Amino acid sequence: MSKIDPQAIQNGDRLALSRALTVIENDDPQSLEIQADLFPHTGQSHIVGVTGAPGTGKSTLVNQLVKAFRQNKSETKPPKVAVIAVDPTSPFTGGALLGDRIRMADLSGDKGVFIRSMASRGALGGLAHNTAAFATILDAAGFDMIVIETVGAGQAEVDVAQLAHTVVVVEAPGMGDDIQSIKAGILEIADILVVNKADRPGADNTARTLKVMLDMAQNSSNLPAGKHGTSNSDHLFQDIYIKQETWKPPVHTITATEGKGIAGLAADIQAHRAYLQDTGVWQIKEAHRLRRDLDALIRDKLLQQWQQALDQEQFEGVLQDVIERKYSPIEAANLLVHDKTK
Ligand SMILES: Nc1nc2c(ncn2[C@@H]2O[C@H](COP(=O)(O)OP(=O)(O)O)[C@@H](O)[C@H]2O)c(=O)[nH]1
Ligand SMILES: [Mg+2]
Repeated sequence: MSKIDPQAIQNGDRLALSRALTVIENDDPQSLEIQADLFPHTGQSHIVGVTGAPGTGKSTLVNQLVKAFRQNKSETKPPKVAVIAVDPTSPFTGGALLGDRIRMADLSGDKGVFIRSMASRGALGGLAHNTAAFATILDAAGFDMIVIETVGAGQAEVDVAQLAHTVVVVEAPGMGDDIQSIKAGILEIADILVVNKADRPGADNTARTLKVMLDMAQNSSNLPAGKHGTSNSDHLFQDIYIKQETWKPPVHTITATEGKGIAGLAADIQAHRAYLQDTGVWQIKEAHRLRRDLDALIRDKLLQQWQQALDQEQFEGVLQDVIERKYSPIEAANLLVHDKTK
């Protein structure tokens, strides 16, 4: 691929922007250079994660939200908004992703809106990393807001959601047992909760259930930091602790297909941004996010270096010894890693 000019991206050149995102998706050698060039020009965008089970109406909701932000007459200059649709459940361009493109088509004539689906090659470890890289490029390109739509399914999606300054968790009535799984993983990271499909029976019930769960989750995580294991999770918990001290996640009941309740949600997303900035939690979140990024990258790099220097034969021998219970896995790891750093 011919060289992409980072300045063109900053100047708002759409073609350069699209090509840069493709370079990242393909892990092209240019990827690192572009990110390095653009990183100093980032830190301005409000990153909003929208997550929840497939079919809850996230894409419909995002479409309406973007329209609301773009048409907000109370602002002198409407924010430029970029949307990243991440859907690891559809690795190819069929299914949900194609549907998203069609649904979001009515936004495509707007120069202040940029929409991009991110194909996932099933490499879940790379999902969070690529999404972060996408956000870096879009931030440098001058988007005031970056909305990331992601399926709330596993740890990778939680990681993606944690990229965001503001996390919106979307539920729909009648999802039954899903509420249990959401409680376990996703509820803790929600800054705002949405019960979509309020035109369906049971929406009020779901909203009530979520409010109860939210209270429970809040009470159980209001523990002093330091009770939660490793130093990294301490940082995370401190973060959540601060967040929950002063921000109580609101629950919105919405009918996305009709645009009902969207204005209130849009206002709360803005309010959350203002809250983060006024309290300084914005900077704390940024610092934690960058620390997590750096930690993950260093881990990858060290593992790679170690693997490159690895004597495969020795490894197989030690593994065999572990299988035969001559070494414990911990002893084996000490042996293999210490040998390499001598
Ligand atoms: N009845 C009803 N259906 C909705 C609403 N919002 C979205 N849907 C429908 O739910 C289906 C899934 O929506 P989609 O936005 O693709 O969900 P996603 O998988 O979470 O992105 C589509 O058929 C939408 O038209 C709503 O508020 N009420
Ligand atoms: Mg979708």
